[in-house]
Amino acid sequence: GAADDDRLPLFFGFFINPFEQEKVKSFASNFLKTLSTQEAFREHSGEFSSEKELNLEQYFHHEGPLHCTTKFCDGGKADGSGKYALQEVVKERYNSETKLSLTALMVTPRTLGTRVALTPEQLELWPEGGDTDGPAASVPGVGTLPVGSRAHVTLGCAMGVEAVQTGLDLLEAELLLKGDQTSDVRVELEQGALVYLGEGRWFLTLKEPMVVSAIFSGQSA
Ligand code: 2AM
Repeated sequence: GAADDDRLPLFFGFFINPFEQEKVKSFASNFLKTLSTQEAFREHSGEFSSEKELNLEQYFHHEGPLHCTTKFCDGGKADGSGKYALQEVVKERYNSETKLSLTALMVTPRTLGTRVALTPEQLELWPEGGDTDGPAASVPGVGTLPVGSRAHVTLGCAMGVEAVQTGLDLLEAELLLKGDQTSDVRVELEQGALVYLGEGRWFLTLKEPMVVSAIFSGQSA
């Protein structure tokens, strides 16, 4: 596997089974449809775009396989990537199957993504500093969140936004959810409780987590 090669992948992560990707995508697009019809959302749609008719499904773009990044290596340029790839657990689990539990959907003016609740076993593949590394270092209070809080699947980004933003938006959302500033706007939907976190940020905690099968692997640039 890539873990044994000299060159490191762009990133390691859990890649959702291609057949199950459709399940996740259609769940998300149904959610965007529902969200668009909510009075509470419409009142705040100006936080996404100044256009009168906001189409959320066209607002977000995504290419490539759906996955939950564990370690961003940047071909070895990222700190600690060689050390990560050499771990026994990474080599042993490379190309093995696991079940990912998606427990929430998040929409912000920048990104659309799911939270991933990693199991203790999956957390063994979560790198040191996985929550706080790189641009996440500048999220205030990030060190107070439980390990693995950044784990997510990017489902879409607004024009000109990089996927790395989804994890940062998720950390920020979790800090707001944990804080005292409980949102006044809370809507009970069939899928779960939707809360507004201000500045165009919406968070849906699923009643039932969505469980999908995935392969731990690496992807080259
Ligand atoms: P993502 O995990 O939110 O999807 C290739 O760019 C992959 O690595 C993408 O999946 C991207 O975001 C993730 N990525 C890019 N830069 C990153 C960084 N600095 N830290 C962590 N993940 C990063």
